[in-house]
Amino acid sequence: MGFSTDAIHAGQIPDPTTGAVITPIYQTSTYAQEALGKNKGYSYGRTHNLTRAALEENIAVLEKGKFGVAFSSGLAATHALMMLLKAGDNVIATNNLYGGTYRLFELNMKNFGIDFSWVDTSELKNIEEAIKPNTKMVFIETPTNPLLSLTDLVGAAKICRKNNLISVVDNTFMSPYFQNPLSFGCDIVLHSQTKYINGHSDVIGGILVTNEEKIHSKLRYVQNAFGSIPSPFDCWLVLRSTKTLAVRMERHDYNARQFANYLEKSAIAQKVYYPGLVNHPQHELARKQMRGFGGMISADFGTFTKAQKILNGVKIFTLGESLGGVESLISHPATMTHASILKEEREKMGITDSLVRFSIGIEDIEDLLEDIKNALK
Ligand code: P1T
Repeated sequence: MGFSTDAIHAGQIPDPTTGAVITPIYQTSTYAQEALGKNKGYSYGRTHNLTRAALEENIAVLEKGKFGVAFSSGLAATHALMMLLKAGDNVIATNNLYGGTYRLFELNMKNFGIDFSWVDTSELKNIEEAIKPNTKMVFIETPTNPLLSLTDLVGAAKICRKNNLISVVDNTFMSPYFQNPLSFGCDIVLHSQTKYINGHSDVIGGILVTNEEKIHSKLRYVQNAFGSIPSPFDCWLVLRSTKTLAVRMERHDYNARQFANYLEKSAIAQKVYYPGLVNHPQHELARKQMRGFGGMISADFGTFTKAQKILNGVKIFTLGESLGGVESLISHPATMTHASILKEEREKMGITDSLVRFSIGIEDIEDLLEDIKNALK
């Protein structure tokens, strides 16, 4: 089946009572049991919910996986992953990933005895060299937030398989439309559904997808035992959204290519980070493992004053956290999404005070270009 056919049909259960085409919102916390020990397979809302099950199947199919397990946010999904580990385990993680993931690992999970090795996973040898006897997991974000650095997924999956490590890929920036890490041999895909998958800036959600039965049953246990589940209404909203994921992603990608080209050619930025630019250091890898380049662009404007002028001067772009919605957003990673990283560490990676991140929406590109030109006037 093609992507859009799956997006529209996979996991969709027409209502058995009325035949309603759209999966209903099963807004219930519990289920009537026929007799003691006899029920229809549904016992309690945290454990079972049909709207959530429909969403989990839908995203699993889009990610070329067998099992999806949904959570109340991207970070709740990341936290659930940590529950696959125990005190004394080591995780190798991409050094430039979403600031909230860094904060969860470094400021919280460390207190529970889990140790993190931060490496630049864009060089596969760094992953190999970081493996310790107690390493259990490799956590990769590709492209990274906000610097759009890539990791070779075929190579990383091979290293993990050889060393018996669980490979996890945060695929939020690409969405299942542009990249499917499980197809490259990775074990688990993570999404903040808050971003492209939902795409309408009205839901916080997360999901993990895997082909491994053992991992799935552990995650299913964690979902119920820890209870960070999404509401039936949120699941329904995300299901509504995946139907248009393909058309939205095409437009994000089309707009972002033009926007990145403008930033580069006009020389208003000192450095532009976008995998679709031929001078992106991993452009060839992007072409190999991604089917598009996505809607995220970062640019270094040289001085904080210039960055501030753009951040405060735009009118169509909204200054705000988050990304992946139909409306364009602009943000300042150093003081917003990545503020929990020490300034020194941040600057070493390239997250300077003059770096601006753009989430290119699906508005008319001419208007977005005009907006940034006007902001600089
Ligand atoms: O916000 P939440 O749904 O919990 O997702 C966390 C998360 C996980 N992974 C990536 C790559 C992310 O970008 C995020 C959230 N990011 C933002 C809020 C942001 O503005 O970058």
